[in-house]
Amino acid sequence: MTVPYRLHFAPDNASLCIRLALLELGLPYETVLVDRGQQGQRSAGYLALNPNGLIPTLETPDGPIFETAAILLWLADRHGGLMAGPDAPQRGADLKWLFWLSNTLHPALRMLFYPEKHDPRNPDSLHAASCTRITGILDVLSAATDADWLDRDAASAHGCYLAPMLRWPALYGGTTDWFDLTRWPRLVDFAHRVETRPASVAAAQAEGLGPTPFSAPRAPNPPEGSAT
Ligand SMILES: N[C@@H](CCC(=O)N[C@@H](CS)C(=O)NCC(=O)O)C(=O)O
Repeated sequence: MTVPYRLHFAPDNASLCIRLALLELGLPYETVLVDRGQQGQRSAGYLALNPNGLIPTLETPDGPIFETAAILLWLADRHGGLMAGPDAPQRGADLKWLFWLSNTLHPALRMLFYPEKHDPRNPDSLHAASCTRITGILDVLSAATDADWLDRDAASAHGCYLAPMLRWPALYGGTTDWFDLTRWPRLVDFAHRVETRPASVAAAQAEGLGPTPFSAPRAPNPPEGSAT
């Protein structure tokens, strides 16, 4: 690698969270397109880096890292910024919400997008249940009094993770008319703040996401690869 980091990505996939973090931290990186149209995430070469066959993977000088939250936490710890450090009073709240994004919101979205993988016999009912569940999950986040990162101007690991996850339900997973971000004015404000950051503008350009990728998303038009 000529640069320290190599991001295996597909446009508008969870790799977008990592691209945002790399850009926020000003870190040099190169990208490798995982061609989802060809099931590139299941190729032998990719499985050697990430045996789960999921995007993203970040190659680092310490070896490949998979899992979006793990990569974000590792980058924050290694380079400083994006999260409260180990001894800061805010650390507990930051960890809590990062794990919540990873263990609660992200899996609920996966059930929405891939209901047939989670319940092959009743994918339609899982899809419907997922809409209700995601709405409730975002109700919880929107009401949280200790999720300071939602309201701050500064970049955060959480912001890099959440912003794409507010975009996807408006675009993917069958019917999308159930999802209306304006139900959560605090999240709309968050989306506006994130998408005007230079890192978001650069990421949106790299992946063809348009001018309002998080507050008013539209279908991507990526310069390379396909989002699905
Ligand atoms: N828990 C994983 C989930 C990643 C994930 O869901 N990636 C999606 C793209 S956004 C993927 O690889 N989908 C392809 C598949 O499920 O085969 C993480 O956080 O990295």
